[in-house]
Amino acid sequence: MIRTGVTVVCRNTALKVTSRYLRMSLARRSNVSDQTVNTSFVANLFRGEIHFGQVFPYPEAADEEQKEYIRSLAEPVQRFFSERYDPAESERLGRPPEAVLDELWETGGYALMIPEEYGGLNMSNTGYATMCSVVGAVDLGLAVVLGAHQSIGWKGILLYGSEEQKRKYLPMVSTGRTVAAFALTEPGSGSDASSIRTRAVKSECGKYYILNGSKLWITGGGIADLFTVFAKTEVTDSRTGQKKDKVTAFIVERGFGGVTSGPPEDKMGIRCTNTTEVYFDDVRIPVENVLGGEGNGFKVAMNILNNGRFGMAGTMAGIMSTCITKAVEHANSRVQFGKHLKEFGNVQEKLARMTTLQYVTQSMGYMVAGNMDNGSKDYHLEAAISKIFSSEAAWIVCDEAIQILGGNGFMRPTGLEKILRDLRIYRIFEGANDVLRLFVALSGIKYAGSHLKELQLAFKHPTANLGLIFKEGSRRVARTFGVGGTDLGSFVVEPLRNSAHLCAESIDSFALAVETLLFKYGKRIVDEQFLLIRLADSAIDIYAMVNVLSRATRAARINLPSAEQEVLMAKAWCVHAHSRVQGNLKQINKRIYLESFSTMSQIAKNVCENGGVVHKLPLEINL
Ligand code: MYA
Repeated sequence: MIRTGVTVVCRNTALKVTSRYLRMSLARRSNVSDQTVNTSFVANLFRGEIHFGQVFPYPEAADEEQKEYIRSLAEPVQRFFSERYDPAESERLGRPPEAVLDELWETGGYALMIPEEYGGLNMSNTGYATMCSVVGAVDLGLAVVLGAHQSIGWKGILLYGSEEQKRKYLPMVSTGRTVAAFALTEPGSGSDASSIRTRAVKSECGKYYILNGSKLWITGGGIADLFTVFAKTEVTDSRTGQKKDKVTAFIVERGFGGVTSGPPEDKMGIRCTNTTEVYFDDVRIPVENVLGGEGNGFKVAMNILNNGRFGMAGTMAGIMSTCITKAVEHANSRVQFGKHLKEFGNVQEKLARMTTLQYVTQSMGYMVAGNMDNGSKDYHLEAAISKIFSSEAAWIVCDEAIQILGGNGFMRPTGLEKILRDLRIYRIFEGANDVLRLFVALSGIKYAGSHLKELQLAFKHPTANLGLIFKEGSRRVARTFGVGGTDLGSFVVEPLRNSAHLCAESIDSFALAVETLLFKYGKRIVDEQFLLIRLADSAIDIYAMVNVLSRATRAARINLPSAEQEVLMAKAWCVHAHSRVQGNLKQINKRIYLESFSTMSQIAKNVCENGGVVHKLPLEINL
């Protein structure tokens, strides 16, 4: 049973646990008036303040020289895989063939973003997204072998390491054939990352820590020789002198002794990856191996994850493109009822949706990576959205490809069956989508809430705050009466004006809905997961709309050969996304839906109490 996700056997209990932590977190956060400027498009969306800087124009994160560098690395890798790699063989072996791994080590495939001085290829985030796509298109298992090493395994050292730590460890993980792993999850701590129990105690001499505990489902756990480990440590608050347990991150070498691994897990997919438990028994860690400072481990863990999530969008865009190619080959060649499949409206709708989902995913991946490359620090929500969206889009695309291929799609040799199995974990690991949705909604609400607090304060001293009050007043009038609201028309090319209008309308309805929820529920909103999930879904759809509008506009303005197709996809996307947003926001407000959420809650309680479905066969016999 996978326990990192919220959608575990008894969804109800898991949601309660998450809710408790999120409630505590919101209560803590609401005491803090967040005055810092946040440039995140999504965070500001919750305030109804639209910061276009991150989204228009579509980021140009690579100049000609960088593009050439990315191409020079990506092309040979793509060729190598198409000529010499068989994903089915890796699955059979339970690991990629040694010759492939050798090649990857030798060509820098394990160190894409490590600076050259430490032995890596010094790729940008945009370059990394491209490599993710190339590898993802071939084998999602191999993507995890490489991704767990670099998206999270050594990423902490790159982001938080001291110069000494970087000099010592980065060459090992880039050219020294040392596999790195990220050890956060524990038997009792999946999505609820701050509840870990692994513990490190400082020695009396103060020179080392003694680490004890165990970690679960660690990718590369049986083959890694270097771990980023998160453990509770006792930390003294420098202001109050009080002692408190806080998470600290450590760089742990297997060679320290006391590090052992369990047998490889028997998994549904990504079977060429090594996943094991890892045990730490009295491991002596030198104090120099604390990563990012004592007590800062939770932020270190979250930021490593934030920093790597866009890679999943790249990976998913790659595999979606593979699925679409297979579906198109079949639609072009298969004749049924006297016609090629591609001539049937039903198949056309599927292909259009699939290719648009791939386009949105790719646009998000490169938007987030591009903003990171351009120096943005406020990308956490966007990175989480790209992870949620891409892993779900890829699932739909693969499933629809199988449907188009019919019986052929179900057969192993077509390759789609393996892709579907491999894809399943992507919605669970690197932050389960359910919890990331709550993260997006609650972080946004926290940000919106701090703004409302500012406003309340402003009303206490109205004469000193006339500007703020007037600005807010006009915005509310605009939102409420649907006039003079957000205008995106000037950001897009002419054929996309109507689509931009749909997006703007969604933005305004969203801001109004957030405000209404905040007034209605206040802090209690953290318990309203039916509503929070719908809010997150609306934010995801709006962010997706903005992405495609921005990218298709760029394509049209620079006359890309694909511009016409990109504009078509953006148009189609905005119509359906707009209608989903309106639907979701309606559900947040209307009594009939709110009642249906209580009904669903009751149904779930009944089934949990009963240990399964409550109803019997409609035959009045007991089976
Ligand atoms: S690795 C394991 C993955 N595990 C997770 O992702 C854990 C998920 N859980 C969480 O993220 C957190 O516990 C949640 C919060 C979100 C539930 N960024 O009180 P809090 C701040 C920045 O809300 P909790 C794996 O799967 C927050 O603002 N800050 O915390 C292998 C607050 O700050 P302040 C954040 O309720 C994958 C403080 O922390 C974030 O306990 C293999 C406390 O917050 C954040 N995100 O939980 C992958 N969250 O106090 C391979 C919270 O200042 C990939 N905070 O207000 C392959 C890809 C392809 C590669 C291809 C290669 C070529």
